[in-house]
Amino acid sequence: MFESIADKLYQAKKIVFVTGAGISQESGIPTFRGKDGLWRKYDAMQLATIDAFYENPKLVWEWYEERRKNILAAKPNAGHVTIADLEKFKQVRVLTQNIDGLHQLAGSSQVYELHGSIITIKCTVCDFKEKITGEFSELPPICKCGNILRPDVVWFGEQLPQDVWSGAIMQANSCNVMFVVGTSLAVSPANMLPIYAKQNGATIIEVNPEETPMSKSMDLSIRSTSAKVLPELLSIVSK
Ligand code: BV8
Ligand code: ZN
Repeated sequence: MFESIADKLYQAKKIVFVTGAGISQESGIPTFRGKDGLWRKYDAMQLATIDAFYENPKLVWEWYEERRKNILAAKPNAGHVTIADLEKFKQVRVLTQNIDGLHQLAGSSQVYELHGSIITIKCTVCDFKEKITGEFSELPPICKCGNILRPDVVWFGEQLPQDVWSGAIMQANSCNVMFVVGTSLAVSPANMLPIYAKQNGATIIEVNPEETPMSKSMDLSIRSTSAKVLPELLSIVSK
């Protein structure tokens, strides 16, 4: 599978993974745009926005609560675990668009959550922000200060957290190898990261059962799933 780039992998000091919803699909979390798409019932492009939230906070919260329940019951799969295990052999950074926390749960220690976290809840007004893993009795949940709480995720039209985004660019610009795993590369600016890596001369590899707009510019594009493919990496880098 990786023969053509085995020596690049072996020599690499820093390996960066850009991951999307596809890497969590084998943990039972539906992707966004796939046939099992999360957004079958709702149009997430409409719901994952500030306007939708202020227009109908209860509906947006019902959608997030449904996702939180599923995510909080999910386990990391072989793809997440392999990326965490690679830290024993290489410098590894994970730049994830996912909000499910599964990379951290699998043991990855350097994770950049580009689009925030569904587990962390923050106030829309005061500086309250906490990891909350329980269910809310009423929706939308209200802060002690009397204002509505929201998931600490980045909605469409919102900026990515500045420190996380600049850190991610720095990692893309300084890696030897970048894996692009389980993302349709439909969302900006996260979809720029493989371009930065390519410009910095890194070897870029894609793992996705479907083609993406960048498949042709990859050094290697593997038409398969992450839980199947990623574990093979360990046998190469642990030699
Ligand atoms: C910003 C958190 C700037 C919330 C998410 C026109 C109008 C309005 C906006 C825009 C526009 N054009 C461009 C924009 C910008 C917009 C954008 O990119 N829109 C797109 C959709 C056109 N971006 C933004 O708004 C961003 N902010 O640009 O701010 C700014 C500047 C100044 C001032 C103010 C603002 C913010 C984007 C973040 C949005 N939040 N999520 C939530 O989750 O509820 S995005 C959401 O999509 C998720 O984070 C998700 O990760 C992300 C990307 O999707 P993918 O992860 O790629 O998932 P997808 O389902 O698409 O693909 C899955 C892939 O996996 C598939 O390819 C499939 O084949 C593959 N797969 C399936 N199974 C497997 C697999 N692969 C491997 N193994 C498997 N088993
Ligand atoms: Zn508050």
